Amino acid sequence: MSSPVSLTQYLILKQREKGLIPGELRLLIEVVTRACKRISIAVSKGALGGVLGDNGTENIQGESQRKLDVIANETLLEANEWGGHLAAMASEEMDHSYTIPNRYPKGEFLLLFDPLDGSSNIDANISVGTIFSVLHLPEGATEPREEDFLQAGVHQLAAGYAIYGPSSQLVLTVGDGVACFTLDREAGSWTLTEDQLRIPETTREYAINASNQRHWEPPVHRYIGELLAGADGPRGANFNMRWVASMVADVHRIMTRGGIFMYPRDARTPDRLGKLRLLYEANPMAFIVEQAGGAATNGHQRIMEIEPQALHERVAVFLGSKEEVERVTSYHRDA
Ligand code: P6P
Repeated sequence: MSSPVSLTQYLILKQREKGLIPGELRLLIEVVTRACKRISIAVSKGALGGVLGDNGTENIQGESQRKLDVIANETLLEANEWGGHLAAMASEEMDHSYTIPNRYPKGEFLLLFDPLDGSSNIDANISVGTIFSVLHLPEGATEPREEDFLQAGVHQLAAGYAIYGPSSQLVLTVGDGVACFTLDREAGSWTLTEDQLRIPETTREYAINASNQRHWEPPVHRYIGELLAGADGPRGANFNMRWVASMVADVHRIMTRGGIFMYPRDARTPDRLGKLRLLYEANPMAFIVEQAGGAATNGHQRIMEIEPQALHERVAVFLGSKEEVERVTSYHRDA
């Protein structure tokens, strides 16, 4: 039996044989995924680790922070600030971007992350995860500025998520397909368990928070209404629904068996284009989904082509099996 392939071997292959990634990017991904191992350990301790419950603080989103939100954020900051491969970092849990302190060397990359997505579920022992995205510092930039992060998703060099569930898994793309690694807790390494993941183009499963139905826009009402009509309706088929309310868990299900994930904008907050954040949730997930043959739009255009205007900008999200995303997007265009 051939020996298992580690994350490092996978990345060296991309670097050495395909010239796809520079050594510095490989090192960055290794540092980030090592931090994800530490977050996995903290999450898995649960009540025994004294890490559950509220931190008693709020983030810029106005959301109460869980203790594990802060722990995960600090773990990623501490792991990445000294290595010399980053110029700056941005996080859902921090109001502004974090420039690498002058006592450390600065590198050419920018790292963005949601350190613990779905953390409202953590006290119920439901899967949560870390989402990250890597951009290049704009050419000629010496001192990183917050606006340097405002790059469309097509400029991402790498994106990934770790899901802390029954097993901890890492799903990663560097632009050459999508690979999935499972955490071998005995060896302490991310081990390749699936390569070139593909999302089926068709599906009979959808994910949306149906309690928001009265707030949806007409194209979403039309699309969901057709799914609910089932075999006797215009789609001529019955559909199933899942909603974990942890984006990483819902997206990972889609990566493993197809489906469509939707978080539309709604009338509750007309000034907001959606709930999920563009730079460190929608863009990395869109990169991964597209690399696996899926699609990701905001109902009108590719998520990865949106030109960001603000660090914590929100966006509507329709992603997953290509045929369904194209259908619901066409309904928006028809409207
Ligand atoms: P709702 C978690 O808070 C999150 O940002 C995503 O992980 C998840 O998909 C969504 O919000 C759930 O939102 O409104 O259903 O609780």
